[in-house]
Amino acid sequence: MANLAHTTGIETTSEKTEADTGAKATSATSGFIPSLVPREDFPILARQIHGKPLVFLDSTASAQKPRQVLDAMDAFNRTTYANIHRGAYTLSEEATAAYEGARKKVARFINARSVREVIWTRNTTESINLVAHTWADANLHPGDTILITEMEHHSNIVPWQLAAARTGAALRYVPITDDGELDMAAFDQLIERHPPRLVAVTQMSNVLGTLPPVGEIIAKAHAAGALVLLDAAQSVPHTAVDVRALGCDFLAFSAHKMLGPSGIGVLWGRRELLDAMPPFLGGGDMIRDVSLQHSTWADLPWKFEAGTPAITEAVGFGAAVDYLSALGMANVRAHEHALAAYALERLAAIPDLRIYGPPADRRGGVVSFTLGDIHAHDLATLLDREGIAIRAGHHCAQPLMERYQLAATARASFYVYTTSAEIDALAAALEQARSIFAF
Ligand code: C6P
Repeated sequence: MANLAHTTGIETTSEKTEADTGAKATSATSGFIPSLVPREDFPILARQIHGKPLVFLDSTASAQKPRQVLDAMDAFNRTTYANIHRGAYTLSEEATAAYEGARKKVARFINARSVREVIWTRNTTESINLVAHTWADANLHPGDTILITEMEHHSNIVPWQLAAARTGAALRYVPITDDGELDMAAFDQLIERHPPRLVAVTQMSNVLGTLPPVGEIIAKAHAAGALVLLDAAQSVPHTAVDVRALGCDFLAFSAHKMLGPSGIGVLWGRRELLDAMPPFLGGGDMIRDVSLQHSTWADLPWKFEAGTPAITEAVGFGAAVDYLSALGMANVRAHEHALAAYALERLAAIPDLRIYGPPADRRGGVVSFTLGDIHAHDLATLLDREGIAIRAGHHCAQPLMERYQLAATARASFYVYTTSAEIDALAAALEQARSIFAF
């Protein structure tokens, strides 16, 4: 456990957090696992779908929002909204303070050295594209290597394919083992044979739930002279992430996966790297001076923030960070670990059901599976009739699906409001689907 915690940068369950949450991470059979939060905080969870209570098991795609986030955004829109960094009037000054205050909350949440290292973007995808354009175009040349892995989301593949095509750099992939882990022996060989300029890797697979050993990856990549970008879309929402302790160079994540609104995300980067990078998009707010001949750039973080941003969404993001901070990220991780262990045990008991990915101790709160030869989309449709929302498809990770020769999987994912009763409902509906297809 200690070793895993060290190498993944993901906190594992401690006795204290189990006691704090009441969640039993070590045994899936030890009884009911309650929600970590008051379910009434999440108004959408009171909905009925096809006459059944909503069982929302797709938080990996987008999490639901508590009223604390909804209220903060509503109150801001009703009382404080104005464009930011523009007006010398009270409303604009207040809006600017709220917007920049949210940035401070996010900086604290990931333990950034400076608030200037937190760049607002639209989402994880835009954050990675920002680096793949500005840093890559300025630093990569023919013969250089970008190293990523076969378990990446398309957002951490396609921008590097485009950057490789523009710069002449080679894009290489760390393979995955049959049980859904990164092949670290292959990683070592690749690093030695083709020392990369950049390693870009997910901190948690959105399909398999795998937690790659990012601590080890960062240490080895740095020793080989490479920078490391972590796709933290699935880690920052679910566990304590401390950029200084991790020692990574760039980190990308989205608010909508961590109880906040869609339309806003973060690129965190080490200040000296961000300072040296050229701007991404040009326009208002990112400049210091503009003349007909040329322009100069604003200081960090605004150099990378052209145009009117997602102002209300930043306020909502700040409220989401407050909510998660009050819960304690170690408690969030412990809760999801307990749910993952419970789900693995519950689903493994269903005949013909195949689960992909590592055991609970080495995964987050995500379970991908197939049931006999029922197509994942049919399964999702059947479950929807029972009020159960899961995702089906390739999950924007086609190379990973190809690795396992799969067209699609069904995927259930858990968050702070999930209970073991919802996993029981999933298991019962899957048993029912199995009897409908009668194999
Ligand atoms: N995964 C899922 O259902 P955006 O869309 O930019 O906020 O996040 C992209 C992204 C990047 N990396 C990982 C590991 C992700 O899981 C995601 C989003 C969702 O799995 C939507 S496809």
